[in-house]
Amino acid sequence: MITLYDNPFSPFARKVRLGLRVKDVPFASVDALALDELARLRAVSPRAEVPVLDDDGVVVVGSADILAYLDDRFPTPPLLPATPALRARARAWQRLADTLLDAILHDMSLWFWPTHHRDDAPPTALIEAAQHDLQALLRQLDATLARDAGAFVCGAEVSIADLALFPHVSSLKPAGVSLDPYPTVQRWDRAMRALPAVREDLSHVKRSLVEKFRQGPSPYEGEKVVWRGDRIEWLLARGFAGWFWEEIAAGRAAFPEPG
Ligand SMILES: N[C@@H](CCC(=O)N[C@@H](CS)C(=O)NCC(=O)O)C(=O)O
Repeated sequence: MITLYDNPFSPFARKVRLGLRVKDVPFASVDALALDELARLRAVSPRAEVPVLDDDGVVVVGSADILAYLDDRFPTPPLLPATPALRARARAWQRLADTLLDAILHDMSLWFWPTHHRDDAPPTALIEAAQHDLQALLRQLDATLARDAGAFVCGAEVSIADLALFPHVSSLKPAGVSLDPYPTVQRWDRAMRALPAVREDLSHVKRSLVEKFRQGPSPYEGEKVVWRGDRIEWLLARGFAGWFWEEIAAGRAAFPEPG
């Protein structure tokens, strides 16, 4: 029996859910970032981050490791392409999605995701820097997709690259970034949205928005933001160290337990 320590809005948990659905693997999902499930999450992962996968006692932490585990455990269909060059490309895009794309979207979205309770305004320059960096990434993705005829990032089949990218790309519209200037990314987005696994993911997110936020208090920590590596790096690299120290001084920042 597989249990996924999950969260409907986490791009990393969504990536793993997509992988499980593509492989048609049944699983039970726990919304592990809900405050009343956090103790259970900490018991399997001291950093208290989702996703974590528990396959009958085999515990795997982190979305990239989980997808690699799923490929070993359920080889069909594979989530890595066949050739070494395309495998390298798939891993590179997964890394870019997990590090840079996630960091930019996370840092700019604190003011419009319902999971956070903020009544201040974002620094204007932060939103501008984020939109600028997102456009650069989209140009790069457009060029990669335009190079080959396949519908997906590494050819005709879905790979870890597509699964890692899609949850972020599907959050660009609320971040004020349109796909209109990137016709090849738009074509890829349409191909992704036609997959049953993606349709299920999008309707899960939509349903969860209603369930978690429209009825009673939010089930999540909303006052403090949990900060880690790449998300802090992007802030510092773009000149927002001062803003970040103010967040720490105001008691609005938290950090994962090392371990
Ligand atoms: N490198 C990890 C990152 C996981 C991660 O950052 N998860 C976030 C949600 S997107 C989390 O659980 N944060 C803890 C929290 O928000 O309390 C992975 O690939 O799975």
